[in-house]
Amino acid sequence: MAQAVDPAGMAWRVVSVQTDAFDELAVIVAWPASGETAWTEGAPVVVVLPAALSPAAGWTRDFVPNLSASGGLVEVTVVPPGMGVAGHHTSGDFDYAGEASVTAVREAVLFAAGERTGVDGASLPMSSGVPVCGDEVVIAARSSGSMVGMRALARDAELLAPHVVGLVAYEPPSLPAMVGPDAGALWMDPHPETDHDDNGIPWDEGRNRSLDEAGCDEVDCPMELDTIRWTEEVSMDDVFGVSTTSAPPGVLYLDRDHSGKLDLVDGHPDVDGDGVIGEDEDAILPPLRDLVTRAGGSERHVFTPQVLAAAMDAGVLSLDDWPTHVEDPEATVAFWSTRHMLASVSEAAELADWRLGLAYTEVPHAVTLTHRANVRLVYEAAYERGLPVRYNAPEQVVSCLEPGLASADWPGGPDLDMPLLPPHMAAAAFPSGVDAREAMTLSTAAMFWDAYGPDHRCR
Ligand SMILES: [Ca+2]
Ligand SMILES: [Ca+2]
Ligand SMILES: [Ca+2]
Ligand SMILES: [Ca+2]
Repeated sequence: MAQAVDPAGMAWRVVSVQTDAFDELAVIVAWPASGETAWTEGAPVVVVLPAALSPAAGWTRDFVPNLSASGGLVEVTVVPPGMGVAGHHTSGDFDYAGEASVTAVREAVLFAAGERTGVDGASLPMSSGVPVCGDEVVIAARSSGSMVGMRALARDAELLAPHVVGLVAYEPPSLPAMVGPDAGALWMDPHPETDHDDNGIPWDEGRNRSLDEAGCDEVDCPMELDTIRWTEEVSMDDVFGVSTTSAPPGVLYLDRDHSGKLDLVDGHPDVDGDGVIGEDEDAILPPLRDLVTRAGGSERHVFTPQVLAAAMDAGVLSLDDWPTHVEDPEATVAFWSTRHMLASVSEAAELADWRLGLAYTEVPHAVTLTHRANVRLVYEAAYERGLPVRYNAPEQVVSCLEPGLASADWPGGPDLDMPLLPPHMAAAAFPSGVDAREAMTLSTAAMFWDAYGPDHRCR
């Protein structure tokens, strides 16, 4: 078991876990190379779930640990089915946050908690370069990995509950419209550094102005879909300058200028060039980006159920003449039934005692929701069901572990069990300079503090 050290000070090695659930299950064990741990007895253990819908982005480059060395934590990153790192892999096909991915999470938690060993018989403490305190772990998930974690807590509650302190989710997608992304994505803003609509936010000019963020609830976000149209004159490769893995002809859009066609200039719907996709410019409703499922050898793009139903109601897509590369309505509903946070939160909250932490940064990583409805909705759902919930990390955690980040401008995240109204969400975000890795580390540390008291370095 060779080991490596990343420039930010985390050492790591790959371990194959002994399990009946997979022919081979790989996890990556990482620890602070300095040997500094959060507790005097050793490091708390964190099972890390990478983003679950973008295999190309996550597993074709060299592995980078997901947590910072400053946390004093040991991380066990789950390699999803069909993916590999450093000569090890997890067997099966990549299933885009499907049931095999959930099973891999369950088995990785059991390994991290000492219920499984590696195939060489070595337990986690023997594989890690620092002592670990690992019979209770936090699951920390990035983006779409969060729904796999939430699904595991619902589906496999009986096995996981004794071992899981809670779930920390970095910018989780709460509803299909936030995975899709019907709400808009950062890559749709023609000038993500410039605030062309003067609302104080530079990255949100590509948002879908037909979607009412304030009206989002546990079921859906209200969306004005009367002008929905389908064109086969254009493919997703022709818009936004985004190159997808494969893009057969066909784009769903809102014909908001009522021209009867998709209006683009240089592939972008910002036709008047003012830097904003305005209310009277066409809005593109992309299929799940990067998602190509292969059924019977064909490529299928998956739209959200809400958008697909509107397209059928409007008669622009019909079962009599269904595009071969678009997932059909029944399979679409089945696909989304487990693939968002709110699909599982209720069941997961009922079945076990655990905590929820929600991390988000000043500039989000993917979805364009000005008031972070993707984060707020899952907070409210868990809070209403009696789970302890926290946004980001409080001042004491930040000033001890990352003293450079605490400042008068950002006093730290809100108290435990303190819901926020939409206008206050942005101000509570981790400030600029905190990336996803720092945000996940600090939020995870905060969860261990809430459960067991402060890091020994901070008492
Ligand atoms: Ca902008
Ligand atoms: Ca703006
Ligand atoms: Ca048009
Ligand atoms: Ca415009």
